[in-house]
Amino acid sequence: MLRFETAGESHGECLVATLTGLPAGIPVDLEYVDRQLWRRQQGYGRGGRMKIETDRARIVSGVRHSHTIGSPIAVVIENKDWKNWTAALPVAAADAEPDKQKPVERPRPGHADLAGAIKYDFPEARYILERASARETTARVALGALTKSFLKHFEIEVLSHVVAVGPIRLEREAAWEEIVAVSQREEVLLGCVDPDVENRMKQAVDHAYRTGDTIGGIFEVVAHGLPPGLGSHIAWDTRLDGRLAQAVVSIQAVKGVEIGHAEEGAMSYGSAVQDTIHYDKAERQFHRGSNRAGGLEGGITNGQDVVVRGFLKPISTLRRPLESVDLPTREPALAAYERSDVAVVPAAGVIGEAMVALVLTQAFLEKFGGDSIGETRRNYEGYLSQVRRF
Ligand code: EPS
Repeated sequence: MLRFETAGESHGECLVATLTGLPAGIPVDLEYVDRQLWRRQQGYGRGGRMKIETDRARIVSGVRHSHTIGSPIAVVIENKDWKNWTAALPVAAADAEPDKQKPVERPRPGHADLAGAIKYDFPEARYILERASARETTARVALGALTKSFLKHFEIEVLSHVVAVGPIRLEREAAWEEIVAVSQREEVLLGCVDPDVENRMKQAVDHAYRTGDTIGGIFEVVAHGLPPGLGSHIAWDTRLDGRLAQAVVSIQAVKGVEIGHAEEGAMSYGSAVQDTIHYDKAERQFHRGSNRAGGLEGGITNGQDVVVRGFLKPISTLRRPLESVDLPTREPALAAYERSDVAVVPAAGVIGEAMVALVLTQAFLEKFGGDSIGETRRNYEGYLSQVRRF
């Protein structure tokens, strides 16, 4: 079973992540991992913190001579900002400087601040936001890059693009080649495949900047090259659509998820929603009239691209703060403002890729197993020949 875990706080020393269960023998290209971390840091609308950080994955176990060796992989990512926080958030109380403390006493509506402080019984929210922060997703992206390398070995690729920023929406399908081109950009902007739409998205972000506001959006993750048969209809928790949904909604600020054309489907008649089935006798292959199901039927991959959208609310830290309460006095007060981003939709897409790749790798290894990449490949090829004979 593939397992993973992250640790680390936004202004602590570093982020840490472990991944256990990848077979031995998968090539690991550190530049590729760092490129994914770089992609997560990009996008029009990101805040001052990204000028401080240059995220790099330091792999400290599980990879030797650029290949996985089967043992747990541990990754460390340094927080450069830590040097500014050592007196505010020391591990030992003796190292704290009283005048450097940064309590968050006016919880931000929409952030974990208040619910977390109540739950963990803290008088203010500093420790809560340290872990609730999307900084944590750096660790997920590092692990996602390792699972993307695994999937690539089987010609499966997971990428993303942005389909909406606030009210500005891409009103057409994106071709796979366009999504690939977006992922290769050196200037990410808003990660939209259509330059005109992207320009209008940029204006929407500018409006949020000018007015001290923030803006959300929708990203789309596409997994290309999947075999039919990952996930299963047999039980609620083996259905791959449910597992992908949980993975994507677990991303900070994501409040909804859509598989394929779920929203449109809910408002249409059945005859306009399902993907018709056809068979090419010469090629001895099934093909489908469309992909509105997003590559999943009955919680099983059907061989089409898996398409998962994440709906991101606007970030809850506003320069023009909303009404809140001062925790020490319980008097009305404006919410705290901490340095923050205005828009993070393309970055959230990269995190979505990581989460989808982690879940797909889990499902892939559940089905094909293997302690070495050769064993996994034999099992996979045996299955593919069974599928061809079907
Ligand atoms: C975040 C607040 C900002 C963001 C951060 C998420 O951090 P800071 O308070 O240090 O300016 O930059 O995101 C990241 C650090 C990151 O790497 O994505 C928050 O409160 O969630």
